[in-house]
Amino acid sequence: MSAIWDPQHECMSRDELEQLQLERLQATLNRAYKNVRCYQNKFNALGIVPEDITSLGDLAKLPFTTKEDLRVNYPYGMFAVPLREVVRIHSSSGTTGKPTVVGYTRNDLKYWAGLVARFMTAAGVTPDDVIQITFGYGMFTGAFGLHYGSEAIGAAVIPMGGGNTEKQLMIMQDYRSTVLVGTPSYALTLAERMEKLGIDPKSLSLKVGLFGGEPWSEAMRTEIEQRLCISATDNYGLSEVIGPGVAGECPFKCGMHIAEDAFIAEIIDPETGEVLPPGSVGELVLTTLAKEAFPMIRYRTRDITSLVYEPCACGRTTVRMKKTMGRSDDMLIIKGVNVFPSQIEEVLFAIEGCEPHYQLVVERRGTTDVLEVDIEVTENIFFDEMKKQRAFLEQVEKRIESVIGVGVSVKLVEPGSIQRFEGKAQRVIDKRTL
Ligand code: DLL
Repeated sequence: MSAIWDPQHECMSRDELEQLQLERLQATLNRAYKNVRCYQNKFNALGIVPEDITSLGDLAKLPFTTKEDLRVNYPYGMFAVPLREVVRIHSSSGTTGKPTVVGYTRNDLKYWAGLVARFMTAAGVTPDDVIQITFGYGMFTGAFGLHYGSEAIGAAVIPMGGGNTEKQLMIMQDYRSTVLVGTPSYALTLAERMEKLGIDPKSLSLKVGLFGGEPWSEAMRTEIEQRLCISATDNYGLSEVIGPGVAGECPFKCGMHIAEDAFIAEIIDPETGEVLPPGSVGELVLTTLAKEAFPMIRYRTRDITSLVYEPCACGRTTVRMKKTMGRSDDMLIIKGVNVFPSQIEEVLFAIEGCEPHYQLVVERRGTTDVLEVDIEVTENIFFDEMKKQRAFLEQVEKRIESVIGVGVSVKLVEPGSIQRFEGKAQRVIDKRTL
């Protein structure tokens, strides 16, 4: 069993935790209201002042904050401290328009490192580890977050950065890396290259993988664990809220423990904004409780998940979030049916002969949506045997349809023909909006 980094905050009773959350919430609201015009305007519009919030239940009275608020206040309008007190700036990995800018004070950076150290410790990292970071260093919070978390633990960091796959493998062998950090899709890219180069994963020193930054299925976890001979854990975060460090798995891998002394998590109905009862699936909304430079009040993450409040066997009392099903804004609507790419991934990984590389292409033919699933198949399989190929395609199409509820057309593509990713994977090409 791995150690607990901060037993005081990770193992609190619910009563104690809620008391702490309320105190920190009130302090955060006061600071945000006083220093951030956007919050002031929103509260005033509803006739609310921070003093009206006297219980955690009152949180639901407060307005949401959205990515749009951050865009409108680009670049520094949401900062609650003068720029003089900001010591680091990051931005989100937005693909459209201007990125959103986030800032950290010196205290924020220290606190952030501690939160990351928490989930890394929960995943089994110790001061004896050698940690290879394959996230890109730069504006993305992934690399710096895990970097400073590792240093807080006292582990040795190899700041490799993204890409350069063969060099990654050489360093992994020569420096005897014990922990791999990156996106789950890059872990598979590494596994694939290792196989090509004839590197036996058992000859490496790797034991743990800490993956996050994008959604991945349980089936993908199994695939990574088998191909790299490691224990793979999930961790979640977003730059607007802090970066990595919001939540991470313990060795029981039954949901990611949310650092509840630092964040309040709510699940809402993404359509109505109504708070849903415990256990419901909906959109995760996060409020920061300890950030100075960039407090976020009821930030709509757009990530779809559910929360588990039952105690965990590891001893932590914090709520756990299930693997996200994707984002409400990544959700595809095919012929009116809501489809998450992760549902299709789950099916593909369970089918023998499918490589873990796929792409979804959505088109509109006339007035009908058509979803094509391109999948790579393992070397030499089927391409010469039409009958077998057709049977295989039909089997995959049927299985996907039974899970998502709409028909798809599956296309087999040559091994290696789907783009590989060094950072976050982009699996959907929606030609309807192009
Ligand atoms: O991805 C922060 C991060 C870096 C988390 C490294 C974990 C590890 P952004 O670039 O702002 O920040 O993207 C945040 O990525 O809203 C989710 O949609 C998605 N995401 C992050 N982690 C996970 C995960 C970082 N473990 C957005 N599972 C979030 C599913 C994830 N989705």
